[in-house]
Amino acid sequence: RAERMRWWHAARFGMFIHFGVYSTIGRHEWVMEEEGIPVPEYVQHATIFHPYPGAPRAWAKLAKQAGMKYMVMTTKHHEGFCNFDTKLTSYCAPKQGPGRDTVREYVEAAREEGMHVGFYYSLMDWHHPDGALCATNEDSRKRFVDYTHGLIREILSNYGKIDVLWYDVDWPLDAKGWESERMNEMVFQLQPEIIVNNRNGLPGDFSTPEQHITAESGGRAWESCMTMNDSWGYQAADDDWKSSKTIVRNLITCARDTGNYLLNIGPKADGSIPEPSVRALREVGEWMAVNGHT
Ligand code: FUL
Repeated sequence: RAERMRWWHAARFGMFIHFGVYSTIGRHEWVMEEEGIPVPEYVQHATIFHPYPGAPRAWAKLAKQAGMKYMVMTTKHHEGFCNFDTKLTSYCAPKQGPGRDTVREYVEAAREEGMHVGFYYSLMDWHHPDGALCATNEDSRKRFVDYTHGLIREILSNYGKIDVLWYDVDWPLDAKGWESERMNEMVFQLQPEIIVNNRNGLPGDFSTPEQHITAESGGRAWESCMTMNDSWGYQAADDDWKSSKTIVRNLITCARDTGNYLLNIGPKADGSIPEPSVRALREVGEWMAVNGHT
């Protein structure tokens, strides 16, 4: 484990990217659930999801400029939309609005800028019919576990070496229900050097304090993930932006306590990054150029 995690500890600073159909709506990545939008209505938004070709290049360039060393992009958030090509559902980027595999674009862009590549994957799924039923119906659970393991197999098979798998929200099952031991075994079989987090019901390699900085004891690895305003997905009305000074201070606190800082951008549906985050990250980059160690 120590060997596998060496680059990650040295990296300290990464970019989180929340990008999905919710980006077209611009009212938080939980909008489907929070506003009770029914599936047939929600999926319409996928048809107008048109990131400009190569948008992830700008994300990766900005990450590098800011002094970040790795990136973690949402391959599938709670809404269930797959940003990658898959044989298991047609609710995916190549077959809907974008018309191409945006995860592939991201992976290529990240590598071009020398970033380590991470995938966020939400176990919770509001689109798949078994996503909620799996809690109470065994046939449905089996189907949904097959689907989930199948999607994870695809993302870890089709894009070369992947450095981080960032699971999220294990509702409504638990480690036993998700068959998480078997899930992680598959993950390490496909990607022997990957690092996994603790959000599939198992401890994994690192803890994930969210929106706060809380060090782990006993040498356990941790990464604090944080938004730059108050939402992960693009939210037009949210202008509660952190200053570059606050971001630098947070990064120092994480580094001091031997943790990592995973700072989020929520690009607009066309893939462009909201101007206040660009500005703040450039300023962070100026500080890093003088004070960061590479
Ligand atoms: C949370 C999710 O519910 C949020 O939407 C976001 O992805 C965050 C990083 O994790 O638990």
